[in-house]
Amino acid sequence: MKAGIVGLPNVGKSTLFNCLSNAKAQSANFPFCTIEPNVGVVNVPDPRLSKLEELVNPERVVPATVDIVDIAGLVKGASKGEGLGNQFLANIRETDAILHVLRCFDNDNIVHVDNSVNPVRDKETIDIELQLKDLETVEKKLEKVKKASRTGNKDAQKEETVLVKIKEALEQGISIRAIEFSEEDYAEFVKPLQFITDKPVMYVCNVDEGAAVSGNEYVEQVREAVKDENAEVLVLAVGTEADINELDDYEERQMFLQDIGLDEPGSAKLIRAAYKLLKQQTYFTAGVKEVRAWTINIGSTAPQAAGVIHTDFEKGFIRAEVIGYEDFVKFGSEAKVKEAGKMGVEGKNYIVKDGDVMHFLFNV
Ligand SMILES: Nc1nc2c(ncn2[C@@H]2O[C@H](COP(=O)(O)OP(=O)(O)OP(=O)(O)O)[C@@H](O)[C@H]2O)c(=O)[nH]1
Ligand SMILES: [Mg+2]
Repeated sequence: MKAGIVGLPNVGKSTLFNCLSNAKAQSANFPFCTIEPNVGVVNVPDPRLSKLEELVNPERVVPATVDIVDIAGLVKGASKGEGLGNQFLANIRETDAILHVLRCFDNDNIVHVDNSVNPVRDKETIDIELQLKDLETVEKKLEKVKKASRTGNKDAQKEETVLVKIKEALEQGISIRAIEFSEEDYAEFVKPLQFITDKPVMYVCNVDEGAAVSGNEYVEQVREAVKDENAEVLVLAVGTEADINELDDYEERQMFLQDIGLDEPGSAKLIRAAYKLLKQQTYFTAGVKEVRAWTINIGSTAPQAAGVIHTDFEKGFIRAEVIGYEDFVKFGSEAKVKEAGKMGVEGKNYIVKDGDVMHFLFNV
C-alpha cells in the first residue's frame, strides 16, 4: 500500500517528500523538476511504541512504515498529454491514496504555473485532469460492454447501467469516490477499473511559517471548497519544516518547532493521516528482544495479522494471546496483565484491534 503526493508543478511536493523521507528527492524552483517518481519508506511516528519500549526495555524497537511516492507535477491538459501527461497519471494510478498538495503561500520568487496563488482553482485543475482520465477509462470499457449488453447479456446490462452512472457523474465534474454504489456493483464493476478519482484523498495546504498553526485565508477557502468531500485538510509549513529537518540535533529541532508554535512536526501528523487514509492499522509484539509495530489492513483477523510476520504463522495458526494496549500500560507487563486476568485468548475469527499487543501460537 502506498500514498502518492500529487499536485501542480512547483507547489512543494518534493520538499514535502524530503520532510517525510530520508531518501532525498530533487527539489528546485522550476516546474517539472520531478520526472521519475521518488519512492520513500517512511517510519510512522507512534507514541505508543515509546511507551512500550519504556515498559519492556527491549534490545531494539521497530516502527511501522508507510510507502510514500513523490510524483511529477501535473498541469491543465495532462490527461491529453500536456506537461508530463499520461506518464505521471500512470504513476498516480499505481498508488492507493492521494495526498493532494495545494500551494497556500504567497511568494513572488516561487513560480506558479498559472501565475497567481489560488488553491481552489488549482485543486479543480487537478481534479478535472484526473476525472478526464477516468472518463477515458470508463468510455473504453463502456464501448465493450455495450456490445455484450445489446446481445441481451443480463450481466453486461447491469454493468452498463453502472458505467453510464459513472460517466455522467464525471462529465459533471464529480469524482468517483463521491458516487454511491451498492456493495456488489462496486466490487464487481467499479473497483477492478482502478479509477484514479476513486482513491481516497487528503488535502495538504502548504503555508508559510506564520500560518503553520492556525492556517490562513487560502486554507479557509480550501476548507470551504471541500467541506462536502469528507476529506481531511492538513495545514503544513512545508518549506519551514524542510529547514528544521536539516538540523542534526533533536533538541534544536524541537526548539524551532516550539518557536513556530508546534509540539511535533506537521509531517508526523501527515504520516499518521496517510496511514489512516490507506486503511492501515497497527498491532504490536512486545518481547525483550524486540518491540515492534506491525501493519495490517483494518478488519484483519488474527491469522491474517500473524501472516504479516511470517506466512507459516498464518498457515499454522492455533490461537493468539491478546492484550489491549491500554491494559498493557495500566498493568505494566505481560505477566501482570495475566495475573489480573486481562489477557485474552483468541481464535481464528478474532478481528484485531488497533494497538493490540499480540503473541501467536502456531504449528509448523
Ligand atoms: N517560500 C516557500 N517556498 C517553498 C515552500 N515549499 C516549497 N517551496 C519552494 O518551491 C520550489 C518548488 O518546490 P518543489 O518541492 O521542488 O516542488 P514540486 O511540487 O516537487 O515541483 P515539481 O517537481 O516541479 O512538480 C522550491 O524552490 C522550494 O524550495 C514553502 O512552503 N514556502
Ligand atoms: Mg517535485
